Amino acid sequence: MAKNMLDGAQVIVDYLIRQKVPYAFGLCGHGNIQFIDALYERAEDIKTISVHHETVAGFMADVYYRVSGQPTATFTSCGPGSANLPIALGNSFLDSVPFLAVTGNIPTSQFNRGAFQELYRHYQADFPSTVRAYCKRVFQPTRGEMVPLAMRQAWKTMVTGRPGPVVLDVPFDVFREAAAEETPKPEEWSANISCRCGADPEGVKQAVDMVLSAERPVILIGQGVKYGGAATDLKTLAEKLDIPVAWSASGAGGIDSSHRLALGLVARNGPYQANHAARQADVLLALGVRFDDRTSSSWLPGYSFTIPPTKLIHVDIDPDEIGRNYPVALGLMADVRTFLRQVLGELDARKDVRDKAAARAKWLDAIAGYRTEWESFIAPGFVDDGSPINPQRAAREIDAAMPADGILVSDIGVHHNWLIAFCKAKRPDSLIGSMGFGPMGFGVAGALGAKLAAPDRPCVSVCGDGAFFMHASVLGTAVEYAIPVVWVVWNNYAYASIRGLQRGYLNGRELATDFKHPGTGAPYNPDFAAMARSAGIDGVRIDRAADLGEAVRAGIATGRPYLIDAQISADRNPGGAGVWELPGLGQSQPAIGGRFQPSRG
Ligand SMILES: Cc1ncc(C[n+]2csc(CCOP(=O)(O)OP(=O)(O)O)c2C)c(N)n1
Ligand SMILES: [Mg+2]
Repeated sequence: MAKNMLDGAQVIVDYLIRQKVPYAFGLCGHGNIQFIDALYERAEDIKTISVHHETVAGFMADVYYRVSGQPTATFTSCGPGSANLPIALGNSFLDSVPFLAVTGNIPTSQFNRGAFQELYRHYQADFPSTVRAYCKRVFQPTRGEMVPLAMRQAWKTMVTGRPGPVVLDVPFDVFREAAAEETPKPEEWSANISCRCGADPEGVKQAVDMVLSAERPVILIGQGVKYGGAATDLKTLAEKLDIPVAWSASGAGGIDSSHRLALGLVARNGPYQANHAARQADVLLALGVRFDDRTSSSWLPGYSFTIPPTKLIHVDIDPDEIGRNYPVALGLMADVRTFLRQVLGELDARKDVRDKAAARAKWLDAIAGYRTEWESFIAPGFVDDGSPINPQRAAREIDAAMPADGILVSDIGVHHNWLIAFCKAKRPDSLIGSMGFGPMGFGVAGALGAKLAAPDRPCVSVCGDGAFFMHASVLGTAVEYAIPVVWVVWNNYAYASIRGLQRGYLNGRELATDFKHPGTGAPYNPDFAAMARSAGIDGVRIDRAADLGEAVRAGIATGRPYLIDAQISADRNPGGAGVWELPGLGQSQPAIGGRFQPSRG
């Protein structure tokens, strides 16, 4: 067909290229073959990665951004193809990660006729209702000429303010309808928009006053620090004032874990020094955190936080997160990096900054004592040589085998709880996990996105046996596109995190949480190493802790995809100084320390 104008699909692809999108991840269907055809035309400028499950495409796009800061796109067909995507959208939405999902829909001429794969019983071509709760915004152009506007608005919505995934839902005919002589120019519509807004200048002064007069200050960092590119300014501030820094799981790596001021994870399974300092703080400076239940010991006072009497300064780009779960002494809507720079500027104008830093010595001494208690509490787990492998030791062996620039992408499950407690993240992207939606498969597939984003850095996925089996199709994708990631399958023959809940809360009434052979009742799983080999990938099975680190190093060294089936015990859960409550079932007990009771007055 001769074309003298760009059609809808061409405009979308052209705009992606103008936005320097290097990859489109997706899966075909009749609803998107015309979009794929537009990708075909521009194959030199944008690479197409075809996966074996749409969710995988979304997870790859998600982690690609977490590593590179560059949003990418997915493409899925109408009906079931796109209905496989909401899990990935929800994951990115709750963790504030942008990607553009181009979903196909049925032809506009067939709206409301119940054509093949149309969701029509409530409203015509109703994919937007399916994903409404799962993404930042849905655009559905219904004529070719509407595509340029929808495309540039979709991109802008995705990347501005609090970022998040956006869906561009395109009916079949609209892909091929004439859309525009020219694609919109990013430099006119989104490239020159800054959302690095600062805080109210009066609020900055107030924050500085509060922090300088605090006796037991703690900084708590979340994802806003990592993705906001604020790690360097955070370190400068912490060092300048000698304030210890704790993190939510999403903030891990926002400061090097081995920094003298790094406290660790605040959570049920967080170390004593992090929880005990955070819950005793007189001023808590929270930067880009949400205070979800897992960070906050289910908001039960005295375990992770005691707000009030702790005075909370909460800084976030999204005012919806401020005052959601805790009362604020000072709430400031701002980009975290800009806020930190404002604070550093304000400190330059103050005279008494060094004296105040000296006054922190007593607080830091007390924290050093908590740290020593914690370290002797956890020491036995690191020398356990038992088989299957002690999970605490497994987390430490894997972490120690990661090179300084390595990227570990975790899946969801008990292994994630061990990893966030015991990995020592060095950089903002050393340890990547999903904290909001928590879909199984995130780490299985996400590691592929990490490797494409950082081809020179070793990328390791640590994933549960349950999740790996759910998304084992990634083996094929790694081979087809020569993506050398290492999977460490944390094999405990169970949906162990959930079985742990049955054991902890339901008197061990276990059902539907472990994998057993019907004949013998013995633990059952496929032979994952053999599965990998069947896909053309080297695979090994490891059942001794002492061999695990070496296996990870060897896997990385091959420079090819690699799988390690690690036999790991599920008999214990990572304990820490916090708790977690399942309303109606009760709450866990801290493994160390108790509930902090602030003294009155
Ligand atoms: C798609 C999806 N289904 C179900 C769950 C609920 N869930 C959370 S963790 C978990 C168990 C995961 O098992 P596995 O992957 O083996 O990890 P383990 O807990 O054993 O480390 C389940 C079923 C989920 N988070 N995501
Ligand atoms: Mg498991």
